Amino acid sequence: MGLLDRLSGLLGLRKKEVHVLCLGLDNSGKTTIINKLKPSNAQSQDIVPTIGFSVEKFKSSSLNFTVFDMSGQGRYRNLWEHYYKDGQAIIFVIDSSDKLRMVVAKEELDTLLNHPDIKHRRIPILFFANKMDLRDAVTSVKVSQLLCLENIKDKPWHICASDAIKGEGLQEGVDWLQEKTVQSDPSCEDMKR
Ligand SMILES: Nc1nc2c(ncn2[C@@H]2O[C@H](COP(=O)(O)OP(=O)(O)OP(=O)(O)O)[C@@H](O)[C@H]2O)c(=O)[nH]1
Ligand SMILES: [Mg+2]
Repeated sequence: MGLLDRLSGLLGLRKKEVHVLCLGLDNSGKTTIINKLKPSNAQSQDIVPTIGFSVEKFKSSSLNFTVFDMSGQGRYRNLWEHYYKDGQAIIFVIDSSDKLRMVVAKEELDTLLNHPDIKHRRIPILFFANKMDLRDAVTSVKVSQLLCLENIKDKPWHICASDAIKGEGLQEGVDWLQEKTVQSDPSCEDMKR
């Protein structure tokens, strides 16, 4: 660790670390979104389906996010729950053009919301209604209705329409996530003042 890092740590200037889980069905665009949130010189040009999960990092103005980018493939979805305890926020990505699998996305969301490590926590959930550029995409309002998001009463949540290829809608989501994570995390107490 460099001298500047040590000094900023001692002075309390270092950004808070936040653990985020990125969930959603395979092919919804999770890795593409996380990749786009990294600085341009750290972005990968070639996105491939995630095997298991990968750990990625990006920053907002006041937080350092460590993201567990989980594979959405059926055979890996049982891995998700092992990371719930450590997650301080969730990004849930939906392919807005995949109407056939919207019901599967809802089932996975319901399973997540009813999990003992999530159920009683006010963990913020950011939804990306992704792939808005596709002709078949339904609106974020429709996605919200299909997933019955209005039934989530005990957690802060927000839905953003996004096009991860162009990066549209992502910053709005991260700004919301930053605000809510600071509000709901006791370890960020000093940042609320
Ligand atoms: N048109 C369009 N394509 C997208 C968008 N976001 C992602 N994609 C494409 O969707 C495909 C899947 O993207 P990934 O980011 O690998 O999806 P994932 O959710 O990480 O998938 P898994 O790792 O298998 O769970 C890729 O071909 C992306 O280029 C988008 O907003 N619009
Ligand atoms: Mg992926």
